[in-house]
Amino acid sequence: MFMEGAAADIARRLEKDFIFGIATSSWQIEGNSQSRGASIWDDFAGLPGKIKDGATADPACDHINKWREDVDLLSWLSVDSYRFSFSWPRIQPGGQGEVSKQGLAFYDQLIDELLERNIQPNATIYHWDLPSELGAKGGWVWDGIADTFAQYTQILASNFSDRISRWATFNEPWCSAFLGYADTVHAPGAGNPAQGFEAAYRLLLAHGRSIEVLRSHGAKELGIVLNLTEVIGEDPEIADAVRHIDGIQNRLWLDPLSGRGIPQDVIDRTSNFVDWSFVKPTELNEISTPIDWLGINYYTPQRIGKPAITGEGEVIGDSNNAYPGTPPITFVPRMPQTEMGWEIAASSLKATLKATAKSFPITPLFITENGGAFPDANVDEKINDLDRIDYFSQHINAALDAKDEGANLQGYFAWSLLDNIEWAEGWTKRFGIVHVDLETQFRTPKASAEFIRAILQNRRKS
Ligand code: GCO
Repeated sequence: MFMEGAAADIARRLEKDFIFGIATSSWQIEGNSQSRGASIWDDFAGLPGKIKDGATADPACDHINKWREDVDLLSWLSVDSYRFSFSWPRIQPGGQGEVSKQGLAFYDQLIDELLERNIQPNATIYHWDLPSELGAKGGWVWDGIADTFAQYTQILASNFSDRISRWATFNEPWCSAFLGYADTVHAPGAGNPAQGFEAAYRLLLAHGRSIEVLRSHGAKELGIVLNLTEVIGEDPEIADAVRHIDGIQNRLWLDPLSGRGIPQDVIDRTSNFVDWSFVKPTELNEISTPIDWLGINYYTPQRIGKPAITGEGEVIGDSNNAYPGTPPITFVPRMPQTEMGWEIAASSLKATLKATAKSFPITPLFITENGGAFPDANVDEKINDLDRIDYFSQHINAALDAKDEGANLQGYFAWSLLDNIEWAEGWTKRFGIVHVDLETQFRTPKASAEFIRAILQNRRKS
């Protein structure tokens, strides 16, 4: 059968110590928001029209109550590792000062149970749910945010550093900075192009300071998760735009992290609207403090073409945009696409891994998210999500091809364990390998969950 053959082929390629896991994030699954402080995503979800179907943090997947069942699922899948994120407003409502014992106790139990089941906890410190009170101070453009983040890290490090296998400071800071501050589609929805760059810088600085705190507490395997991708230009005339988008998506993060500073071409192309005086040479040293691994969340390439003559399509380069300063272009994803309208191109995952391995040599790489939203038609009461299986199969193989060709890839995490709140898309887009019924909270593994389980149960033992 198609599925078993494909699963067996992948299983044969997985080395014994290759880490195979699955990922989630706090705001997308936890629910039970009254038992924690508020976050900028709660505020954003409360604004009319910001989330497509009006979804809010409750009930999400009610993971706060159903976490044992979710760990059972992880154990049934046979994953090596579970990537989750701490909710800052659950640990420390308000973002400063007092710590919530109840919040700490939740993660304590979760981590202990994972270890009990032989599942490595891979924890992300920040996956976008900034406490609202810090948002009110300016959030990621507030000049006290990096130190405040270091203090929050201290709480986590002193409670959990003995039990977390791998730490990531941030998940996709590009989204926080450019979708949240430059553009308006993610919280807080500032729509201020200059702030996108300042937020990016302060996120990087907070990362560097957080790594120092973790290291001083003896925490192991410290890293960061970026959403890197291949930027493909369909026409030589838009070479400048390709370079600028690559600058904002990839090099604005990789260069400072590896000690090369902020890319000069990004500064040059934006200095007419960004006052880069917030960059301090001593802070650049903090940002490039060594890390032990780098995570890449990969979904799709960024394919661009000349500006659409009809004015149709999303033309970027104006003020409220995710890539401020880009000369006019159009996004031209090819078919096939996922339900997000994201082009399916496993070759770009391979290209991204190989390019990152070059730009960030030696550092172990992980794919920390990869997956797709599909319509998930109900066939015979079972969700036979063959399109998702096909997506996983192509992308896992592409990742392993990059490894075979020299990239230091040490693990792969699928996105996501559960159908969950897909940010501004709410519940209209489902990425889970386990279906969640919003009314009953009943969990049903889809065929893709069986596919991943088949890979993991058949993998090599030596
Ligand atoms: C991100 C986040 C996830 C998303 C996933 C699908 O990459 O945006 O890390 O929380 O849900 O990527 O869009």
